[in-house]
Amino acid sequence: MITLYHRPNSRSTRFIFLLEELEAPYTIQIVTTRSRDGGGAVDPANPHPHGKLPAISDDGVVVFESPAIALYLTDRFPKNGLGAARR
Ligand SMILES: N[C@@H](CCC(=O)N[C@@H](CS)C(=O)NCC(=O)O)C(=O)O
Repeated sequence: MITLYHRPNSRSTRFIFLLEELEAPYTIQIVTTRSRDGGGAVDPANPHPHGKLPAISDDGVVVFESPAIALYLTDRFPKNGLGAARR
């Protein structure tokens, strides 16, 4: 099961769209991050090594950085053909 670590109005929102398009089973865990105004805080529940978003975990495998997450998910859930074309 995929867990998407998420904060509304952040880059993690893009992966709600992708997970839905892939018809992947997932849960969302809301976490906090630092904010530009100096507020907020890194959430110990967030597995991202820099406390940022997005991040996902998949049965203990943690993936972070948006392009890496996109490639991981489209490889993991190939059914709808959204990944890179294979030769
Ligand atoms: N290149 C990264 C950017 C990550 C990033 O800067 N995320 C913001 C949220 S949109 C964040 O976590 N900010 C909190 C912080 O910098 O501590 C990605 O797309 O995965």
